[in-house]
Amino acid sequence: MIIVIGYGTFGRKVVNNTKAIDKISVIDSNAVVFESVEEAEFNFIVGDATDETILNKAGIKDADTVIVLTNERETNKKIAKLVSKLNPKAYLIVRNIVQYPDLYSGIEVHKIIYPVDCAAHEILLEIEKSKLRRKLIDLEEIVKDIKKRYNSKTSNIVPSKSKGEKYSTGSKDNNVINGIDASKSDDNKLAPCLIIMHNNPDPDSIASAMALKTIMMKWGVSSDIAYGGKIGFDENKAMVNLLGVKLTPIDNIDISNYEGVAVVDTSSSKIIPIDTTYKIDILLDHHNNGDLTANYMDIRPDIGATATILTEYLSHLNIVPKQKLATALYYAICTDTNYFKRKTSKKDFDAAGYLQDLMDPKTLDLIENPDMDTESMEALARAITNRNIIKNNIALSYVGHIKNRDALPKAADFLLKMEGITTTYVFGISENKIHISARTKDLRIDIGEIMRTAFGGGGHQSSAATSIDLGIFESVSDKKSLKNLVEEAIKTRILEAMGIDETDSTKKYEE
Ligand SMILES: [Mn+2]
Repeated sequence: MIIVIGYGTFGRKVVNNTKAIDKISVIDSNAVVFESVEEAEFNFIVGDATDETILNKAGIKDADTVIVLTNERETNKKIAKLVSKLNPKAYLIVRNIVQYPDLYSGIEVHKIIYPVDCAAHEILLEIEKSKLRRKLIDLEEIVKDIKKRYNSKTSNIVPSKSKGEKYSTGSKDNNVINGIDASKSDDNKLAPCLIIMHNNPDPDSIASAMALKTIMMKWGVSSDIAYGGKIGFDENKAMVNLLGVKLTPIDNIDISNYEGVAVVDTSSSKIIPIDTTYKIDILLDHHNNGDLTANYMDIRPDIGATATILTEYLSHLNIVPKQKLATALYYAICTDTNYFKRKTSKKDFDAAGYLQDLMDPKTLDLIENPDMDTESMEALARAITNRNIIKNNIALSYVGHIKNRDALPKAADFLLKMEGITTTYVFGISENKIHISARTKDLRIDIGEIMRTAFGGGGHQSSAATSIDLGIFESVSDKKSLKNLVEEAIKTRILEAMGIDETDSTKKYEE
């Protein structure tokens, strides 16, 4: 049961909002305020709430919540004191103004409401919304402008059949994505806009590209999604396959066919597959080390994933993402925040919470636990047998020639599960390069820094990867000699960077 004391403008609002939740008793000393209230609406008592008998009449002993809202602050204080004495178990909410922060000191109140502050806070939230609204108006204008440029260009050209086919490599199969039929919203078969992800796209860039494509489609503008490098990791491949998203390698695309370019999840020219002479129209990212600029930029380093920004866009535009898109965005936020263990903002949690109702947990499970290919499995086996344990807790392992480099981080992760092992280095040869993946769970070690010192690579405190040219080793044809040479060279550099004397090493397994 709730007791509300004070039935002025504020009290009336509170009663109207809460009477559906619980039984309410209202006290006010002025009978006039209850004139228009029907008997059945709620129980009301005319009287002075600083009087114990009035509070008892309202059933103070049974109240779960007491809300004190008169506009007399000294009266509120007296009532609060009395209520906390009569029913210390009740949750006591009181009204105050900022000028009197100590008004209730010595009384056990649970929440002090400052009505003016509440309103000011509401306005702040609205300002944020208005900023987003303005941003999205700008984005829509830019997207529609791309389409206009595109239309005026294509209306002058009757596309030859071969040219049409060239265009369609990126867009024809792509008409249906996430249940939205692009051909319906866009009578032009050729996509005006190209969305570019960063090289070796990760789930965040894939999901963000999918969402941006969906938004553009709502505005009647179709787009193709392109990437450089390759789609690595089994999870990313599974994501692309299971969600049926069409991504085109940049090499199969003629950028000059597109009137507009959007870049998602990076703002660095170093990791996009086009050179900086191309004008970028739209740039959406959450990293702060970028050098790219664009007509429209939304770069928010305080946010954990670009997918969060896109989810905010979708929600503001009243586009409810279909299950596949929601699953992609959810997975993107999970992976970019390392399942909320890395830097995660309130907005990331909000977006994930919103998407959780819309995504498909079964699909997500399949993405997260893809079957391991035979090659990775074999590389894993070699990583275990070839392991070289140093100082009882560092594992170095050479896995030889590999086709798929993704086997290395998997093996490095796996070796870390061995009893007593806290740091792992797994390396192998692919395309005339030695690739190295490193992991540590030792907080005193910065593995990224060690890799930088040893090979000029990079990474984070707990995980890093790099590759170096095979160089003179390229001419070594005998596998056994190559193994010994590479192993020795890599080991020496790593131990040097870690400041470990090589005589400490003990080789446990010899092939
Ligand atoms: Mn990202």
